[in-house]
Amino acid sequence: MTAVRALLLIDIQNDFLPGGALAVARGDEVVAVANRLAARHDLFDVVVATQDWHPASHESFARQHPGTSPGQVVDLHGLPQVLWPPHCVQGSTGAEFAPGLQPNAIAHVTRKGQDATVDSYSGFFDNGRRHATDLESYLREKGVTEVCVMGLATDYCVKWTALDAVSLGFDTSVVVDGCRGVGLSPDDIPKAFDEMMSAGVKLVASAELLLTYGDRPKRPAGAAAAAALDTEGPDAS
Ligand code: VGL
Ligand code: ZN
Repeated sequence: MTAVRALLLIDIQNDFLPGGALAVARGDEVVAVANRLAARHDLFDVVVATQDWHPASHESFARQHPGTSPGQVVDLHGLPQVLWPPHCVQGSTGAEFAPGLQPNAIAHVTRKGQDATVDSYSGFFDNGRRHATDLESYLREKGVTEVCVMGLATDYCVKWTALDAVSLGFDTSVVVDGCRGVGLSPDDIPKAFDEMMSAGVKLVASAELLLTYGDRPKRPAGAAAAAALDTEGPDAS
């Protein structure tokens, strides 16, 4: 059986870039990595992007809880919730993809975080795992067996997406140099990588991926490949 591989680009949105509402240090540096990988159709059968997409009154926003400030942890309907500045509000400039991110290669966008009462770090499920997004069904429909995860932020949405991907049975890698983290506590980012590794997520560098994954047997893809195989049949002279 041949692997079908997806690249998952997590929350590469204006609000997570320097100058954004929830700026991730050097978050802009992942854009070039994303573009380089997404352009490699020989490596990735499908490219999916996730988009944090909150209503203006989302309850992960500190302003919804008078007397609190961003970074504080509260109980939100039974789940621990880090409070954030308002970010990625539906339809806002901050919620748009980074301007440098090449949209051409992106086959599908999964939006998450629309339910005001629960946060949704993972691209697959909300934090209470009560509702699924369309991501798993989209990947299954495409026959995806392997996912490579990268984007923002390492210690939140990248981590939870990768952990859910493993738990759903996808062969899961995280592209380390394609991620940047929030790091509310100094060791949150290394701890996130540790947690992912312990759960069975492979850590890869984009350069390593570009080289080693390039050796995988090519899958017949599209009419041109089918035609090429036909001419190699027993009757070909
Ligand atoms: C994220 C905090 C709040 C992320 C989203 O994309 O990692 N972090 N919303
Ligand atoms: Zn968010």
